[in-house]
Amino acid sequence: KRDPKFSELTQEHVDFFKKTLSDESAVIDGLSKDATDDIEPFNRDWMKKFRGRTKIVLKPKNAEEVSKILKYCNDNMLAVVPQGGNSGLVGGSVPVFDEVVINLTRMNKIRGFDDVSGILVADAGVIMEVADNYLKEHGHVYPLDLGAKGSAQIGGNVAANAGGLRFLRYGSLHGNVLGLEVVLPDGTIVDDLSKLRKNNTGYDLKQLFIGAEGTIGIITGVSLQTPQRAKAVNVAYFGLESYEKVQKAFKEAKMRLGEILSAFELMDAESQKFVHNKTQMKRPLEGEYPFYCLVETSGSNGEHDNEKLEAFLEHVMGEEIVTDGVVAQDDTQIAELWSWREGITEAIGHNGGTYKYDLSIPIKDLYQLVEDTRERLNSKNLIGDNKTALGVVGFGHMGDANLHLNIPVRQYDKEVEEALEPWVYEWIQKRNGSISAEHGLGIVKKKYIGYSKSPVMIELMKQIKQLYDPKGIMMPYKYI
Ligand code: FAD
Ligand code: 2HG
Ligand code: ZN
Repeated sequence: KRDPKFSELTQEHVDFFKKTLSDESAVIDGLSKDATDDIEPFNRDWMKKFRGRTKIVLKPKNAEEVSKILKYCNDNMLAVVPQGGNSGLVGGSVPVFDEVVINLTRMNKIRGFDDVSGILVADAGVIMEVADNYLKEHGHVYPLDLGAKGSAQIGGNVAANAGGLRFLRYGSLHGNVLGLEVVLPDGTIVDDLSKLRKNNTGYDLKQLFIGAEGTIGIITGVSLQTPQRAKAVNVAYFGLESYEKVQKAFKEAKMRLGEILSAFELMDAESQKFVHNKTQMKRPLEGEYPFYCLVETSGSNGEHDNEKLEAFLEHVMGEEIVTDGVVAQDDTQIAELWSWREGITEAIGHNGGTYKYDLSIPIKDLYQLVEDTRERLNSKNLIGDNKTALGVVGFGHMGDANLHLNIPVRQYDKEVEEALEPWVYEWIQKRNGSISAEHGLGIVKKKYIGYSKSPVMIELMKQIKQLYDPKGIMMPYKYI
């Protein structure tokens, strides 16, 4: 239910925003004219699962404008949703009711780059791919990669603490973000755009905003440590007969590829079937296997890397850990092989709906959940031809013990949902896993946080929220 403590948007509010923001196009105004079509993309999430009904979208140009907007919203009890590229997968980036959308798209400037330290400072609205192309020219690489890189923004990455495909190599944004510029709900601008690798001068407050999903402030600038871009990249795609063998291959990859290993991704047969059906691409391998892995190496010396890769391949094929495999010969083939992994979300996303679970699980049990889920839906007669569920798909960031369990359905359905929830979360709790490895809580996971966090921790989180956002205007109805 909409919380009546929040004001409804009036013409007076709209006039204030128009006066405050630098130009006309910075306000999409659905109050004084019919702007339904213009506003629709900002009300709808990527999965087309959630739809808000905001009457206004604001696109500030700088931190000062964000500050004026937030102060006004706070003073006037207008609820707010910060929005980046709107590619989030937990319904966080769109309003639930009529919250004001503050979209960061126009904050899209690179503020500076130091090619000795590799530190990038940029507006929060810079798109990941734009940042990566910029860094490429300077011999560096954006430390994060994910399927939505063409729309997701740096600020959205930080707010969601996104993980992605390079996490195994370059680690978490909790380590790579060196500083943030943030606007608090009352309009205070916190300038903590530090460019220091080391800085032990009290509480590291910026960490609170990394993964806060816009609940305690709006990130307007980011200072980020970026690694040197690898000169040599190799990608191999394998077929394997069992999950036991996948684990062995991962161990061997760490041992034999060591510091050049940059991704180890898992795809099951079902996931590759969906990609194949959607794209009709020729499969990379002749036969079909229950499991596939994508292994990427990135290093500074092609010859050394090839030697290591060859030795690794020889070993895993010789020991029959891997049954068949292919190594990309050029950049086009690298992109093709990656598309069998990166294209899964898109390929399964358009059948009506998908129940998505983004889970951290001790690695030995990781695939058991997919099998248990299949068995459960089968026993309830909910899966198969003419049934609601079209399959149970398992894939993910094997190197980080992060499984993506997806159940594509013809339409969202109470019976399927009740078979899955809270059963999946109970399964995870029993193994001390996490119900959200990288996508966050948003609206989807809000009521399940107790499966991964203790009552004491939830209480501490509520205290932080109360301290930073005492009026509760940021992201009501979500997170905690
Ligand atoms: P949005 O979706 O716009 O927002 C995400 C959350 O952050 C919302 O709660 C929003 O309110 C808040 N927010 C956005 N910008 C700001 C800001 N400047 N200040 C404060 N709060 C803000 N995620 C992964 O972790 N790993 C993956 O591998 C991955 N792959 C994906 C693949 C596909 C095809 C898709 C569609 C999504 C994928 N995602 C993945 C999820 C998503 O892309 C990431 O979470 C991304 O970081 C979101 O960025 P965004 O700019 O789109 O943010
Ligand atoms: C990925 O790793 C993303 O491809 C999306 O995190 C996962 O669709 C999903 O569940
Ligand atoms: Zn992922």
